[in-house]
Amino acid sequence: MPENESTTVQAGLENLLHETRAFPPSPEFAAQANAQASLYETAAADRVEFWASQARDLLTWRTPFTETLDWSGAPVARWFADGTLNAAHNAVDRHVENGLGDRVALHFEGEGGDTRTVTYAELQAEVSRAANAIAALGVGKGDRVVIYLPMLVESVVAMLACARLGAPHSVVFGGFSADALRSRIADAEASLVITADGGFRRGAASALKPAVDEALKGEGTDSVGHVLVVRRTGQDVDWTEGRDVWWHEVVAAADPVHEPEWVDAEHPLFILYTSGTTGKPKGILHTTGGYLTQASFTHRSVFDLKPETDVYWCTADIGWITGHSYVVYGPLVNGATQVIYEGTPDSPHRGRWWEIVEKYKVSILYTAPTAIRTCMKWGEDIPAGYDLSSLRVLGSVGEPINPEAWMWYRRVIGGDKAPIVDTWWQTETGAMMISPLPGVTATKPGSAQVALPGIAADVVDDEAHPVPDGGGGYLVLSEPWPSMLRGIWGDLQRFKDTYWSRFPGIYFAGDGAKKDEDGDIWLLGRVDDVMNVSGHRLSTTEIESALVSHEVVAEAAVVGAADETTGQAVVAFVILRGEHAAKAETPEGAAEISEVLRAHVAKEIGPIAKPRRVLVVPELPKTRSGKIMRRLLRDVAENRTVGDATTLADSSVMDLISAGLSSGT
Ligand code: 6R9
Repeated sequence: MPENESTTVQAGLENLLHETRAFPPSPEFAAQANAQASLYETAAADRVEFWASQARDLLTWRTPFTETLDWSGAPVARWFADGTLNAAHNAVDRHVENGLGDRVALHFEGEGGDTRTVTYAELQAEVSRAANAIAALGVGKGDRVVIYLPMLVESVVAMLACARLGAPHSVVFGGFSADALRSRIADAEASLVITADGGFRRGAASALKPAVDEALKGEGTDSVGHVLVVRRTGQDVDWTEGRDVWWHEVVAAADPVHEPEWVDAEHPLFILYTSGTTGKPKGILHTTGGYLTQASFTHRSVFDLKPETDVYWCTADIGWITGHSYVVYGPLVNGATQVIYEGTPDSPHRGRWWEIVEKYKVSILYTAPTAIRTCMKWGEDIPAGYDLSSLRVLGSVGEPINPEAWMWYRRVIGGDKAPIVDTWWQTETGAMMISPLPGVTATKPGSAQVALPGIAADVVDDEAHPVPDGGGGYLVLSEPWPSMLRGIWGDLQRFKDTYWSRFPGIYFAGDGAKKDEDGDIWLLGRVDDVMNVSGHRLSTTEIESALVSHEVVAEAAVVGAADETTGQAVVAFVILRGEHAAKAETPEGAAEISEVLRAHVAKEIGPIAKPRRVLVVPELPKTRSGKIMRRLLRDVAENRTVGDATTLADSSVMDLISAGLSSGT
């Protein structure tokens, strides 16, 4: 079969219910792939031993471990507990010791076009200097450090310097407010905050330091002794003498040699806060040995990484788990060469990402469905203007990817040949859990498909019984895995209640899922996004996919609005593709499009899924990590005052939506 030939069983229908296309790996790809089908068998034969051999092969241990898994304290696992190692040594020093010091670790691309290339040897010196400087500020093993930075080389260095000292870092996304920062500093009782004067975003210098100053005036922040400030934009900053210290002064002056702190495998590596169903963010705790094992194993096998030749680019910010596992730890432990980019995809123009791919000959790209749909919205002539032929593996993460967006990603970005890996995982799981393996799995548009080797995932019903193929229910993880969270910082009970009480003894992920006739897993969105209309369970994702499959729709968000008769009614918000947007500018035009789309959903999924209303909007409200805030759309759909919109990436979006709707379009 030619390289790009695919098995197109039924190409017409674009929604999850009917999606039956599959794309087997090309023989050329399969022949050179890191992953082989036998991995599944090896792992199934002895799951625990499988992980032990990965830990031995992929990491360098100071003291080898003799015990693999201790589950006696369930649900808190201990992996490789009597081994010792250091994360920064694994990510940096050992590559230099192995003669790879001249290999590029980071190609930094600033938003304004400034660049910096850092080899592994340079990274080792920089991380060691930073570790010495941070230690001189009084930070030692076990002390928590909050990192509040844009995407810079220093951000990666800061994380690794903390790891080098055995001081758990807690990265707070640079887009979070002073109050969000304060509550995280207080919860972690941090002793140091590392920040910058600001960063460049959409062509302007956006300040960060003022948020730190404000946060530190707030309650519960007395633990902070110093603020270490990177100079990025050169903007004016307020300075607290004795507390604030410039990075470029103390780090440059520090010794480039530093002996890493050898820690136990179960020593905390980081805390990362994530939002839960209640208001208080959860500090997800990850430890060292198991986390690094799974981050590096998955990065190597799911992306087919060839560290000598690949150029890898993950577009996530280090403020999210994807940035931790697939910008910092996974790639660097594997000795990869990667790109990191400071800015937004449309600065200074909408081809910026593709320009970067062309410039660095990026071969592996890892991004989110929301970014792919945004690029679809901008039009395929933009990526068509760049040479993307270096791309050989494409990854997706963060939310279910609609088959339509998947197909566009494959065709327009991947040249109809690069395999797509749709990777399901969470902040809590630490690393990928469900994903195709390129070269092994025949990929299906819209499905994360199979648990990775060594991972036990299933879909169960209300009574925790696995559903048969073709059935739907809740996604669970039934065996401990190396990179699993070790708890919620300071709140063991909340850890047990949140993840282990719905189905005793097994981890409940909070996602709905179904198994297709082959037993492959399709993620259907958070269970709180699952609607119940007249007793039928409907997935927001399925209806959104159906809407996006219509040629006029660029992006869609669906919510269930309370309804007296049916329990919930489906309300859809759609953004139209550029060339169709004008049609919706009159009330008649909008009404007509709405009718067409309602009928389209009814045809694709069934009359039960037909939206009660389809509202054409200019934008959708998204969090800074790109997740649609359906809660706010529900407020609009239920004619309520729109609730707290402060965690939106762009808080004016709700005003735009409300203004558009009240003017009748
Ligand atoms: C890595 C990350 C976790 C939630 C998760 C699920 C959704 C992530 C997905 C996916 C379908 C995928 N999610 N990847 N849903 N397919 N490939 O995003 O972590 O920010 O903690 O979010 O994201 O709902 O439960 P996090």
